Amino acid sequence: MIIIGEKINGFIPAARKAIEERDESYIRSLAIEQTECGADYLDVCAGTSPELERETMEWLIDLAQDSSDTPICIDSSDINLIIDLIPRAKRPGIVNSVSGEGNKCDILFPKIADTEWKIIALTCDEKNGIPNDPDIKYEIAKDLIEKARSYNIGLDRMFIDPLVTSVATTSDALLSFNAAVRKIKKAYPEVRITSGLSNISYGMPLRGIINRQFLALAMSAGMDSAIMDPTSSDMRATLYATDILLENDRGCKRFLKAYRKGLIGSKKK
Ligand code: THG
Repeated sequence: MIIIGEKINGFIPAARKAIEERDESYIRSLAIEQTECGADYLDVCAGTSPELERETMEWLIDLAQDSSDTPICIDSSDINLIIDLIPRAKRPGIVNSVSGEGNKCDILFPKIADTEWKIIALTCDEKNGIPNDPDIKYEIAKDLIEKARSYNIGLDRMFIDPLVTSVATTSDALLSFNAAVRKIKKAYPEVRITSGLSNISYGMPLRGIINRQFLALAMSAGMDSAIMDPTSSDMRATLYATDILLENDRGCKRFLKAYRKGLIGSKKK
């Protein structure tokens, strides 16, 4: 599993406060803690008004990179801002995100074709909005992947996010998501599948348990990345346990190591 740590995000109240107060030590602690907990990338999202987004992203990216060697995942709906921020990164990371909307792909893909940057592509477009139908999710994914291919972007650099919706409003949200994951993985085995874990439980009580079961069930369908809170011991335990059951952790090595280090099963968090 490729873990994208979600915590440097101005939509989270504590991070928003730190951003407003320019509290460097809090943002640094988010970068360090998520790295220690196994994040492969650090998502960086300003969560501000568009006028403040550029300056905020620059501040967050500089701090994240000064505090850890973990590559960043630049999270913004403004593709031109993302492109401007790429040279600020010390090492190649992930662009989060493009979609079938507008000409985002045609703007981004030529700019990063010759780099090692990876891309998260969302299965939504103007015609379908955010579809629940797995066949439509697949068709949009296929167009995005073929477009990347046409720009000579290796498919191993593509992360498809099949945009899970909330089970509170869409009873088959998980089943549709998993059907799309299976179809995409069957046609394009090198492509990775990622997702935010919390969309599934929007509007429900006990969100944590729903999010964790979503992680396990989506992994069993082939999801191989998640935008998640790696500092949550419960979430990590679910991830490592699921990897044992799916034979992704031979000899249970990673699970046992995490257990011995107190990274899972401890009462800390
Ligand atoms: N897909 C893509 N990018 C995304 C999302 C997605 N970026 C933003 C978002 N969704 C993922 N990021 C977050 C960040 C924080 C929270 C949810 C999604 C959040 N955090 C709580 C906190 O930190 O207080 C709770 C964390 C927990 O208990 O697990 O709510 O879908 N491509």
